[in-house]
Amino acid sequence: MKHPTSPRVVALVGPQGVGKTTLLESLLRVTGASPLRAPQGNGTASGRTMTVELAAATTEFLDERWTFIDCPGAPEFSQEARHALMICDAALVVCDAGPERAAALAPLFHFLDTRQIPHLLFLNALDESGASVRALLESLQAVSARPLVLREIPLREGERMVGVVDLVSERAWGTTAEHEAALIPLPESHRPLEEAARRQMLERLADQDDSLLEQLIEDVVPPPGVLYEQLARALREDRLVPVFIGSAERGLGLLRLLKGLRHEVPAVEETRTRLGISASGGVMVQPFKIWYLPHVGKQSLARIWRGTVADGSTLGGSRVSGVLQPHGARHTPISVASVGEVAILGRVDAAHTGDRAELDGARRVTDWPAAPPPVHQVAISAEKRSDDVKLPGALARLVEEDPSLSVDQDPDTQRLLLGGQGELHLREALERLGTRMRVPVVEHPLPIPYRETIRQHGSHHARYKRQSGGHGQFGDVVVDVRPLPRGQGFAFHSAVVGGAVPRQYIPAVEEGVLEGLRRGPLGFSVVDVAVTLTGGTYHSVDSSDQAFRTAARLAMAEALPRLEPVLLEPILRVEIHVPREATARAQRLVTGRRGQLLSFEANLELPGWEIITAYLPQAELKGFIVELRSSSAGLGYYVARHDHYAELMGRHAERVVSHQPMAAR
Ligand SMILES: Nc1nc2c(ncn2[C@@H]2O[C@H](COP(=O)(O)OP(=O)(O)O)[C@@H](O)[C@H]2O)c(=O)[nH]1
Ligand SMILES: [Mg+2]
Repeated sequence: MKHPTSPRVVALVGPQGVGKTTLLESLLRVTGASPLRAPQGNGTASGRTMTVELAAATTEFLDERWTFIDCPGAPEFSQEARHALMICDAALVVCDAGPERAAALAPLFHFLDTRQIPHLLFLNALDESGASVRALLESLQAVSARPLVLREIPLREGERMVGVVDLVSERAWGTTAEHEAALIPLPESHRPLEEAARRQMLERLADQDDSLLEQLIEDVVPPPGVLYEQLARALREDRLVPVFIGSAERGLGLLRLLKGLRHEVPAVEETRTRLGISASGGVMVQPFKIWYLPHVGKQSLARIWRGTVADGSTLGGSRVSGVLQPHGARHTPISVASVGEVAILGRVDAAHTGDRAELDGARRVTDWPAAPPPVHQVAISAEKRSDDVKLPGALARLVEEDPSLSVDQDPDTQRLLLGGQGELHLREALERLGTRMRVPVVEHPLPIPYRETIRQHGSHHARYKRQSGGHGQFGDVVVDVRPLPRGQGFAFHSAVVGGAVPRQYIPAVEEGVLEGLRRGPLGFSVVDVAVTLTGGTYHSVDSSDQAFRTAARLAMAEALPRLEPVLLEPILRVEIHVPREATARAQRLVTGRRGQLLSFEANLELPGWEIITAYLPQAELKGFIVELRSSSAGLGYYVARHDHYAELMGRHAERVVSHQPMAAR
């Protein structure tokens, strides 16, 4: 078969801590490329080793080029990984035998399966776990819609893994003194295991291939060449998931893995067809990650689907200023990036994550995955007053870099709210705001949109009268104020008869009433009240809109404190998604935070996961995601929306009212 010359792109994805970053470094080492990190492994300045951003690196294996993209595994940063999956030729799902891996993989497999992205599985760290590959595979199969087909079994000496046995060629690979991976004789002790595993692989394959099934029934086994070909086709058509095994750290199974990738991962031409991108036409690139760097400006990490891009090319209406080949955080300038490659394009202002940019514009890709709604928010303002005007622009760039962040403005306080996927996610974002965007910010308590209402009904008379020189001010109203059912908001009527308040002043009375409701006796805006103007008097010279507005406002200010004001707190309807093992803990979290459980049911999209629906006071959402994650192996998340307001009394209410700033009371 003819091997493609343009690089193939493989995204390394999987739960956090399974060895993706280690695997990338090992693949680079095995193929003779320079490492991404210093050998001492001195992480970043903050000392973290957790991957929070995509890192791409290109290498060569047997004269073919490969670009591997290391993706973050933590759910907080999963949108990054989804973006890389959208442009790769295949995903390499990495997993180990750690606890709760199946639950962690369920959302990822669901994404790959529904989007039909070809993917392979690498079971890592088998060197020390001594885990049963079969048991591990069984637990993972429960969360994959495609059959997981084991292609290798471990070669073990006692508990120790010393190599792998390829089930197609029936050959064993192990380490020798001279070679990291060398063909070694298959020990007789492994024969029965090998034969059983091979049989299982063939049966899985025959499930999808009638001619193979017939051959198996007749005890004919096709030659390895034919089997490799069938396995490759099945992966490209996303009908099954080949499973490779080994150890990233000890370099076990990596050569076999690379050979598997070489033979089976689709080339860019096939990926274009899968994604519905026509082979003909001008240059087309698709950015999947954007950065803004001080002094450098906007940089887009993009896959080139058609044509070539050089320094100075025009794309999406902007001029490309600089083309770089990424290698982790070190980038090398190149003269031109060609079809299939992943490159960093400088200063393409029109670039937008996910859009397919062409010479004269960009086309929005409609199935680009939407970012999950935020589960954590902070209220912020610029540290320096003089930066106030820069903050909205800086936040817009931050969201452009990472669409799983979001910016809102609190309608009550006008404060800017930055939302994200977790505490760490937001901490990273705020740090970038200060360093990369050069707008340091300070945090404020998250505003909660409390409201208040009344529980009594009453009538009130108020008069506004001023006599100062020339002509004075005179307004006089009688209002009837009564509570409305929850959620009804506000109603105003006039029941004035005989022109006691002339018709032209009635709109001013309504305005004055609304002004009086803006801040009630407890310090919050007053809702769910009906106000009826029942009478009043006027003065033919001194009455005015202004005077009636003031009289109405006074009437409300005087009436409301006597009508048993009560605090209303916002209640959210939350849908909490957790692996089944964490359901009971998540329910306790809800009830411990004054929440009310409504239902729970199996999650039909994520096998082994459940959905809890509950009412939760918005005030209790603070830190909720942190506790939810810590009680669900880091996996839980929720979707919340405002549902209703509920009366709040007792010490909770007292605390809210006493924490109001003095000016507000
Ligand atoms: N024993 C063993 N440990 C490994 C292996 N691969 C990775 N690790 C360790 O697992 C931890 C997490 O690895 P890392 O590559 O950062 O995981 P990532 O979060 O998936 O990128 C590190 O301490 C690695 O040294 C392996 O093959 N065997
Ligand atoms: Mg990593």
